[in-house]
Amino acid sequence: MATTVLFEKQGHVGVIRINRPEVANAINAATGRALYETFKQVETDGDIRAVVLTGAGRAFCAGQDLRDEEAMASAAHLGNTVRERYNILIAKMQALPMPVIAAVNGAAAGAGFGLALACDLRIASADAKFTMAFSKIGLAPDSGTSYFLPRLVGVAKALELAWTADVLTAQQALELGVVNQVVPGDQLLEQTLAFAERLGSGPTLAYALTKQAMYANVTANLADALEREAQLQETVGGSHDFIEGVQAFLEKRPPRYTGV
Ligand code: T3D
Repeated sequence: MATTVLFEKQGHVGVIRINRPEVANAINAATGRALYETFKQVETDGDIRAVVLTGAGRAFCAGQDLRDEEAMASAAHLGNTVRERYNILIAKMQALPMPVIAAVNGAAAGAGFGLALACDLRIASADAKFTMAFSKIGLAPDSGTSYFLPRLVGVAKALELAWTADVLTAQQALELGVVNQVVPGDQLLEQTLAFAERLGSGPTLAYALTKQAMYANVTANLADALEREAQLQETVGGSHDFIEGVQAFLEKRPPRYTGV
């Protein structure tokens, strides 16, 4: 595995760290590939029940490496970079059944903002910052930002952030609903890991189906959403975790979930 992306397991939590601190963790071809491969590895590791994505050093991720001349050589190259570097990565992250949490330790810009948005939840350090960045260099949004951001903040605010590329502070991001929590920088990883561990000890089959329902039903009509819920409940209703959850409630003890 290339060292531009580091991976470690902390109990049942997989921690993925983008590791190019000298360029604010900007993504070149090798880093894009390594990120994709790492998420793929997580997908097939039955032991991982939650994932944390973060950056090494002062930044979370500055998006596309603007010194990557090959990727930016022509308009066709740009389209292909988006398809081959970012689209497959965002799709892979979204398809993971377990909770994926961004621990945003610093600047998240352009595609780096997209990576944070493609995580299910975001916990930011107090000095994190977010910018759409694309328009500053004459580009339009990519990496799922035009999909995720309007869903979180509404179309008008998403347009404002995309057109101006204004920088959101962590506190502003919290007020807008872009991040779930803001914590002191020196506690970011510890608090994110604690939250990931908490989710990882939950009924992870039910969590996976919850994730499916939430994302799918954002764009569904009510009838389809209600039917999807009924079908998911049928699936999870046959799980050991459901039996254990009810039993634990009746016996007035904490449940011991296994994710099956
Ligand atoms: O194929 C395609 O191109 C299409 C795909 C596009 C997807 C995109 O992501 S487009 C958007 C690309 N990203 C940007 O435009 C962001 C550019 N960077 C910034 O705005 C700022 O650097 C940050 C807000 C991210 C961080 O600011 P700050 O003040 O904390 O750090 P800094 O001093 O600006 O950056 C630290 C170093 O990282 C610096 O290197 P140096 O001068 O110390 O040698 C800087 O040049 C480098 N760096 C930052 N961002 C990038 C970068 N190097 C290459 N690519 C970057 N994107």
